[in-house]
Amino acid sequence: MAIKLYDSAFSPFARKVRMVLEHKGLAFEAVDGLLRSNHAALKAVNGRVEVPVLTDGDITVVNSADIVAYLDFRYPEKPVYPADPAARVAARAWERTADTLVDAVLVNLSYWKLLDRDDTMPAGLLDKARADMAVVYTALERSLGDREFVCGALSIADIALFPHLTATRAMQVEFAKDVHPNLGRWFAGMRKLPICIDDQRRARDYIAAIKDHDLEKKRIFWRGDRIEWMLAHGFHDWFFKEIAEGRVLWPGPSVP
Ligand SMILES: N[C@@H](CCC(=O)N[C@@H](CS)C(=O)NCC(=O)O)C(=O)O
Repeated sequence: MAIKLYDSAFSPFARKVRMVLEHKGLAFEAVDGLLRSNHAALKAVNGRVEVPVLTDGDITVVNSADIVAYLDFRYPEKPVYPADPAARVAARAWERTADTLVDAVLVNLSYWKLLDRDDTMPAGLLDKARADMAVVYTALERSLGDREFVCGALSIADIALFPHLTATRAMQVEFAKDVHPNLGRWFAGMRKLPICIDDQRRARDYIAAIKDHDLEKKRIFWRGDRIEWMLAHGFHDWFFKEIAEGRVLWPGPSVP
């Protein structure tokens, strides 16, 4: 039973799954699913044509939170979901916040940093992003208190948040260590974990060579939470212009 991960060092969701695999010490083969040359292979396992996808023998799992839940159930050594019911609910809630809100804020900022675009960021977008990240930082500071990890022991909360938080400086929405000292201490500690050191190296190397990767850099792949964030913050004119001018890609239908 060999595990295969359709991955991308560019995707916080794939990074989360890869860190869980490494935390559990599971052997796996990684394939860069976002290379245009691998799109057909990715589409064959996930109709949405999104990474991550995990295959384990003849089992296929899509969607990062489902993949992590599968891994914790199938390979229970070194769990990432806490056994304590309250901590488990909190860890899952932080994973969901990372996947839905934090991802939307950071990815929606990243288009003007990483893609080939002729326009500049819509006025006000960076301020709205900073305001939402401040809400996240305040809640994280409170959740952490003086603990080492967000839910006590290392859990999916830390692993889901980490890849996103590594991008906050480049996206100009970084937290201030003097305002959020617990968060500063947590982030410094996370960066020293072997799974995080390996993750940062892969992400850094990938971004440094981004021009060489055969990726889609003109059209943006849109889905639910990222669209919601744009519309909820008043950037519908910009978004509809993107559609009208053909700079969008949509997920395909996905059925089990
Ligand atoms: N809900 C999905 C979201 C995955 C997702 O958004 N994947 C993005 C990369 S971050 C993707 O594969 N996009 C397709 C593309 O960019 O072509 C999950 O949790 O796995």
